[in-house]
Amino acid sequence: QAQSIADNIRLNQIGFYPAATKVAVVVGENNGGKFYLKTADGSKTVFTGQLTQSKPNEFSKKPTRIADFSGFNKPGTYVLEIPGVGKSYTFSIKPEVHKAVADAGLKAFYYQRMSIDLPEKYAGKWHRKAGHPDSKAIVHPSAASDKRPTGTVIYSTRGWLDAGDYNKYIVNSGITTGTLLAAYEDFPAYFKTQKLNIPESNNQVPDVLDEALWNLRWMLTMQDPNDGGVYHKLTNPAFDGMVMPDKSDKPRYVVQKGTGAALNFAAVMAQASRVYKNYNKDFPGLADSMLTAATRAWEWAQKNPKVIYDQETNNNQFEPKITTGAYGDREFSDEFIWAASELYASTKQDKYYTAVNLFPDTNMPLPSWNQVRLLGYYTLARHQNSLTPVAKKDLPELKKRLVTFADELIAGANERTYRTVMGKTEKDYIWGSSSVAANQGIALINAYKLTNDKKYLEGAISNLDYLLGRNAVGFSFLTGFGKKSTMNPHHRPSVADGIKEPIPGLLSGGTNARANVQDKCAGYPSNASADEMYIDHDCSYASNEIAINWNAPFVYLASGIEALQNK
Ligand code: G3I
Ligand code: 9MR
Repeated sequence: QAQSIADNIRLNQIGFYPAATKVAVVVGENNGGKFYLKTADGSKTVFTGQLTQSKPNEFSKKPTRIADFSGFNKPGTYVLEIPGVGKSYTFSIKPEVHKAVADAGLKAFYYQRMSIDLPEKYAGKWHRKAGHPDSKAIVHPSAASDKRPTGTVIYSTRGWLDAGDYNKYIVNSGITTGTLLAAYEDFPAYFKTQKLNIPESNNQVPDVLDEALWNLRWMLTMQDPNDGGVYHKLTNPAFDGMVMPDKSDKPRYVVQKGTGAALNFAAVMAQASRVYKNYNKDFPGLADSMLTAATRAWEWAQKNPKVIYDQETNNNQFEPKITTGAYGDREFSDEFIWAASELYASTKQDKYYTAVNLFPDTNMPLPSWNQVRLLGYYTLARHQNSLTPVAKKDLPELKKRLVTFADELIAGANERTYRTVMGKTEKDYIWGSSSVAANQGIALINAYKLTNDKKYLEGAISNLDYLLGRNAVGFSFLTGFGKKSTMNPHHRPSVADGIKEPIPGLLSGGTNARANVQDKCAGYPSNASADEMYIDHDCSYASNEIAINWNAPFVYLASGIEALQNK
């Protein structure tokens, strides 16, 4: 049956758990009407329902109708048919429906590995040669010290490509790796059985920890052993062209040390030390070295609490000028909270806990590369049963904040145009908005773990539905998954490899209200509302790049939901 698919029917293009809420959204005015859930071949109607009108949100003002078929729960492959509109993408109702996307989201980190060949055995048709050995990274004048003057070379191999570009940035690596380790800490049983077909898949260590180690080992090289400080990034002076990794061979530099880098590093190394301690026989001495590294970076930050990486100022003083991603945070109270929380959770030494003010104000900033306070809160909540008295007394306040924050996120979600937690206000649609949806989902899963109240889990699933297609542009933002998914991400290997399909499992940054003014690519829809500013074009780094700090919360969200699916 060659019937075309109605792009106006928006739904999670992968599918639904049997017992979950199941919603599709029909864009466009047309009061009421019926919808039909049919077997994939269209031969049999298995469920009939009434469409309901939604309330347009204040920024898009677009009306939608909602098809809710939560009442149907028989596993199988189905389509929705809506008279006057057409039929939807084919989707599944089944247990483990998001297992493949969760796996792919993590496998994507393997494809981001630097300094190593990706053979066909693991990388399939996207196999490629190693690039960026980084065995001789040059100390940039902004990073010069007595012991390591300008031009000193350091061995700084491994790590993941940050995003669509080929540089390695400590603050972004830190939150990314921290989020993957948090996923493991929260759902260890789930990750212990996962097999991703990476080179280490046959060892005794969960693949997520083997993969994270590829980056952690690089991060360790970014600490100056002479003083414990951490370089902000390892980078080319300027972004490369759209070439394969092995064709990107310009000199690379480590730049100035900074407080943000030191604290990010301290946080994730402290966290990693407690996680890898359980694998001491696989990695003898690793956990201890990580904790020592974390402590030294923390001490450096105590002595240097306000060292900003200010790329513009540096460029007025030093050559070569550096114009790659700045990740230029200027406020470090949240980094202190995260690092203190991780060091405290790993050592149970009160001195870390009391070194910071855990509640400097009532804000609950959603995690991003420059807002890491909640990463510390999640960790303290996760370790609530082993806190010392000084931290235990703050626990009720901590839990209250986490749950209140989740309540604010879900408030009104069922009245929203796309029935998702994502999209409460147009402020959700920033550069990398897909990670906003995923990080909101993580906040909700944390609230679920604290309360056992299913409404939080449902809210988290609504944002996974958002990412996989139930959104204002109708895209699944995960490459390789969904009939209408991101095909042309701003991702150098995907562009340069000559293969039509992008590397799979990468999360596009997604809709960004200001993308058209930020990257100035041609083709953005005119008069787009905040939730519609997206183009699937590799020119569009402001709406269609991929990044490790967006993939990691996706992995947490999809894996956490898989782990909790029978709750
Ligand atoms: O902080 C302001 C906020 O006060 C304001 O309300 C808001 C309104 O748009 O803007 C906020 O600043 C934004 C900032 O991110 C913090 O969220 C900027 O507009 C926005 O341009 C900036 O985008 C960052 C982008 O680099 C450009 O610097 C993204 O977060 C960041 O993910 C992205 O990271 C790049 C790396 O530099 C290089 N590698 C690829 C990576 C992904 O695109
Ligand atoms: O490829 C770069 C991407 O990773 C960054 O997120 C983005 C913003 O910093 O910049 C991209 O590089 C562009 C550069 O800024 C301007 N010239 C075109 C580059 C893309 O090909």
